[in-house]
Amino acid sequence: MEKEEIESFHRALRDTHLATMETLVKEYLGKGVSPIIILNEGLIGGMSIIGQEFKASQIWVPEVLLAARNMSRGIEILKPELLENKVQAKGKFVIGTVKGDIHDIGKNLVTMMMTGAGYEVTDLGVDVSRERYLDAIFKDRPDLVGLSALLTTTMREMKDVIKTIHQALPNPPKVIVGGAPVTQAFADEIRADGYAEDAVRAVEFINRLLSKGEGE
Ligand code: B1M
Repeated sequence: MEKEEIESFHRALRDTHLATMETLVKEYLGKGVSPIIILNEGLIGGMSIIGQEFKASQIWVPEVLLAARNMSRGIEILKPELLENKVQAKGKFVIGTVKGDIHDIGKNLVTMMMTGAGYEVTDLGVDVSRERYLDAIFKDRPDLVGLSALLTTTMREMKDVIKTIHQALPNPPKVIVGGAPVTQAFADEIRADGYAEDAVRAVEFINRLLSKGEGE
């Protein structure tokens, strides 16, 4: 997408009228632009400008909340397109944003993509404690657990969630981590089984991880 096009998504994220985002996303779908491009370049590109403005104190939490609302609506419109090739259940996945963190747009994207890829997903929501992850693991017996964190303060919590899971279960499910401040090096440090930069890569990685497990 051209710079001005990303800017138009940024403007729609700042607009108090939800219809502005709805119209824009539909217009791009109507032009035949791939939903993945609309998501990754338009919506996520626009949201990263919001992040820079927030960091520079040019906008405040209410504007960021407005952007989050508009972004979620944009994703909702894209959802049927992104889930077009839904396939049969491949495995169970439990996901949540870790304790102390209420960011959920990225987690919701991972949930959506994993559902679309054929996994049975339990979404625990945000601010999820170690105990709640454990309860869900005992109840659902997932093949995989996903941890999301958007803050440099809450990403540390991931280490303790993994430690808790490893201590409680002799055969723990694989744990995959992600979120803006998370890196492969951090994932290795906290003994996660995997890291993915975005929702599409998360699905690709998990597919590879589980098919490797089957072959063992
Ligand atoms: Co927050 N916030 N925020 N915020 N916010 C950030 C994260 C920040 C970087 C902004 C900034 O300063 N530039 C900054 C963190 C700084 C830091 O820790 N280094 C920040 C801050 C400081 C805060 C507060 C502390 C502000 C305050 O109150 N003073 C506060 C914290 C609240 C809390 O959690 N306890 C706060 C609050 C909020 C809102 C509630 C207003 C709102 C969230 C609304 C919501 O989620 N429903 C919000 C938002 C929207 C943002 C920014 C602007 C956008 C986040 C977003 O949704 N991005 C963000 C700046 C930024 O990231 N550029 C910011 C779009 C989304 C698709 O990307 O979530 O990264 P993301 O997900 C990506 C990948 O990371 C990955 O896949 C997705 C792409 O496909 N991914 C995974 C995510 N989870 C994954 C899991 C996986 C795999 C991949 O496997 C399991």
